[in-house]
Amino acid sequence: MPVAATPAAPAPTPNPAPAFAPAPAPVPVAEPVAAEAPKKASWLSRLKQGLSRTGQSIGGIFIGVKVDENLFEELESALIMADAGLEATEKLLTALRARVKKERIEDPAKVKTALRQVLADHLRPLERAFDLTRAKPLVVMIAGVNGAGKTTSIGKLAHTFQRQGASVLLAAGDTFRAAAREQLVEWGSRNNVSVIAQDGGDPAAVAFDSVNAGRARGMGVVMVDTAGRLPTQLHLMEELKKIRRVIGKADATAPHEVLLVVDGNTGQNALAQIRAFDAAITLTGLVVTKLDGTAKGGTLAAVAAGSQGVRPIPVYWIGVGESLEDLQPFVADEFAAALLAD
Ligand SMILES: Nc1nc2c(ncn2[C@@H]2O[C@H](COP(=O)(O)OP(=O)(O)O)[C@@H](O)[C@H]2O)c(=O)[nH]1
Ligand SMILES: [Mg+2]
Repeated sequence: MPVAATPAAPAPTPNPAPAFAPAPAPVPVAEPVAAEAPKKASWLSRLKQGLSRTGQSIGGIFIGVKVDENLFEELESALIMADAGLEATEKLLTALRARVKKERIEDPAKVKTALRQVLADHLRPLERAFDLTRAKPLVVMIAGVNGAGKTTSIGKLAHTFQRQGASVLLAAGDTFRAAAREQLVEWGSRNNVSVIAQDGGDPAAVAFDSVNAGRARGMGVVMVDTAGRLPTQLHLMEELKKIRRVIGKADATAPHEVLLVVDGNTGQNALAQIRAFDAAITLTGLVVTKLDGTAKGGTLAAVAAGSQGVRPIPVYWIGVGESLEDLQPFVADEFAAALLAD
């Protein structure tokens, strides 16, 4: 089989380089515990700032109003403008109306609290902890459209996984552009992890070699980057299927996770992306990026409602900025609170 026979030869260099970049032992980053609280506050507030740009700021609707039909109508249009979609909007409002009636809520601030709880309950099925230890190496394939934040998220995840004690190997499966490879190598060196790359070549071969190398080196996680592609580019979707298949030839249980990275600004089109990538490569999770600057935070409510035929795929992480720490686990309660911030 040609793929298996392809060696992971790096670009010829003046020095007879080893087959792979040297693998320095991951340096455990000790973070003072006290630093966690302000850090959390800062990304939460960025998430709030971003999400509160949502149309007319859902949280702002509750100020100086009476609890009447008008309020529900305002909420309905605000949720739709935030890209929550019709199904989720209807479901949320039905639940909210029932609660307001049952509990005889007359204070708009209490309606807001009730909506926050209803929304958190609605989003909770998407909340799932990422299990790093269920395979060794855990093979994670990452896909998405161009510019969604795949490579950046891989860099952030390498940081996160190392902090959790796992050794990480990256595979530069975006072989179309030299710049893409370099970007991943840069993230690799920032995190002190090695990157398996090939000059040009077949992304499936890079993925195959990486899984084998990950096993040979006893790595905890192998993350496979891929080139961005649109669901309408059918030959590229076929290529993605091939990458997935070939990973399975290196390890029959892999890939253990197949993640779609979605730009949080995408709005309703995110649903079409999720559906198409899921049909091609059977996703196991989502990473939703750029929530620090979006007005379309309601999209996750649409995913949870299974709008447009999407499966409610777990959201492992959300991206709230460009630095290494700006990838956070998705927590339904926090997200609902941020979405309803004033
Ligand atoms: N503000 C912000 N920018 C992000 C986030 N995630 C990624 N980006 C930026 O989005 C751009 C595209 O990211 P990249 O990882 O290259 O996308 P890829 O084509 O999917 O690999 C870069 O400028 C990133 O810094 C995020 O959570 N917040
Ligand atoms: Mg990339």
